Amino acid sequence: MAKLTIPAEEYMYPGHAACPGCGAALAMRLLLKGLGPRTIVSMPACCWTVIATPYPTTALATGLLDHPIEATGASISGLRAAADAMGLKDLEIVGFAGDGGTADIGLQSLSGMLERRTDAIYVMYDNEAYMNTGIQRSGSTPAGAWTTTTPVAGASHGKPEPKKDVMGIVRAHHPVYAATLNPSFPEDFLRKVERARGLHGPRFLHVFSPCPPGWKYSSERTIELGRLATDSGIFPLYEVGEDGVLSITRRGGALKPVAEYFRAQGRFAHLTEAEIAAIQAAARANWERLLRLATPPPA
Ligand SMILES: Cc1ncc(C[n+]2csc(CCOP(=O)(O)OP(=O)(O)O)c2C)c(N)n1
Ligand code: SF4
Ligand SMILES: [Mg+2]
Repeated sequence: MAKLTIPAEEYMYPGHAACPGCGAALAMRLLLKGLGPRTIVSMPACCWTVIATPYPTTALATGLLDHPIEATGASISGLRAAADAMGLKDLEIVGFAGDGGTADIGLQSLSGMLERRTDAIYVMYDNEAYMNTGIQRSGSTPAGAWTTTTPVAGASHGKPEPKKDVMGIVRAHHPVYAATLNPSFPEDFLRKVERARGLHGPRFLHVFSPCPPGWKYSSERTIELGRLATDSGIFPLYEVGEDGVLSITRRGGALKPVAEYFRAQGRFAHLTEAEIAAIQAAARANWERLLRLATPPPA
């Protein structure tokens, strides 16, 4: 029998309010398997506050704090200060925020937390739009994506601007650990959570989180889409330690064509062959940039 590498313990209850196939729900489930019950999750307004807290219930076996959307970094700094004042040394403090609440509205709070060297883990679950309020574009929405604020009509052909490089912004603060994670690769996901858990200081996890209603695909394809995103170079998996050493954690041979990933989602259905070719070129350039940064350099 194959060795079970994913802990059997569950700290997320069934009966939560996520849509079927929600990548962010799977992300939380895996995260808490890696962190355990002595965890306080601090979350801003986002899909996950709706998933977790249909009053008077909670979907999490851990502590849970809700706060304004811009305040995740400040909130986890305050929680760590309170835990220290109370002598609670074994608590893991985790901010769990969406891409809108991180890349845009909470960016200065995140920067402050990183710069103050807060001993906490900040997780950005990235479903690439403001989903909870009706699929508006965020800084983390990729180029070409349809959202309700980047329509496909007349001269408008989805989001014109590229996705914001949040990992680049975070790395400029030299956290003790930063990594990209994808629930479609659960062993890699858990290993990174466990590595983050073993460290002290500011840690940042960027989690790929497919969203069936927002990305317009059928819910049973979440895992497949996640694999395609990484294996086509759209969402590479890597980690960076305090020394700045960057390691790619999934190489998987030659990159798959991005068209397979894009054609599976209604939000990209309008893209022309030429637009997909341009995205293909950008994905390859980004992958080659990462390979150059990676240590040790590839043979
Ligand atoms: C200052 C502020 N602006 C706007 C809102 C409304 N709001 C609540 S949830 C949400 C969407 C957040 O998007 P994201 O962080 O990407 O999380 P998701 O809903 O996609 O999970 C918005 C805009 C708010 N609560 N506070
Ligand atoms: S809208 Fe998307 S992110 Fe929000 S609960 Fe549904 S699947 Fe998850
Ligand atoms: Mg979002």
